[in-house]
Amino acid sequence: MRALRWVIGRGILGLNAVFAPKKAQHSTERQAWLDQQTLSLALYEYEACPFCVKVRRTMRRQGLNIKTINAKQAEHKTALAEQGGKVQVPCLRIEENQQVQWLYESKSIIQYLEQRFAAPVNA
Ligand SMILES: N[C@@H](CCC(=O)N[C@@H](CS)C(=O)NCC(=O)O)C(=O)O
Repeated sequence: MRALRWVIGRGILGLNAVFAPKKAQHSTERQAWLDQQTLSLALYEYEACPFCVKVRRTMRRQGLNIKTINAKQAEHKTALAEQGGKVQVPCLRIEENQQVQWLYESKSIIQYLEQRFAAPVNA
């Protein structure tokens, strides 16, 4: 079962690499603004999890350089369980005004990123 999961995971990563979405190209100013904004975000993930791949593809499409954290590592897994509430990836850690929110579910994360970082009309 573990071996099968590994094979499927590699397949997903391979397909993702071959069919990688185009990375958004922003003006220097907008990229600097995005980079500043995304400093307070972190994506807890597993490399080959299909839901995480979906979120990373959105990040790439939007040109978002969000830090990714391998939730398989014990310390991060513990943080996710104790602070987020459960061990499930992807999970976006959002720090705002000294408050931390843990956003689960790939669909919700994608919706959040698309709404928050929607391209300006004249971009
Ligand atoms: N509905 C969730 C599904 C996420 C999910 O099933 N993630 C799996 C990894 S692919 C997980 O975190 N499983 C718990 C574990 O591996 O400990 C989503 O769309 O984000």
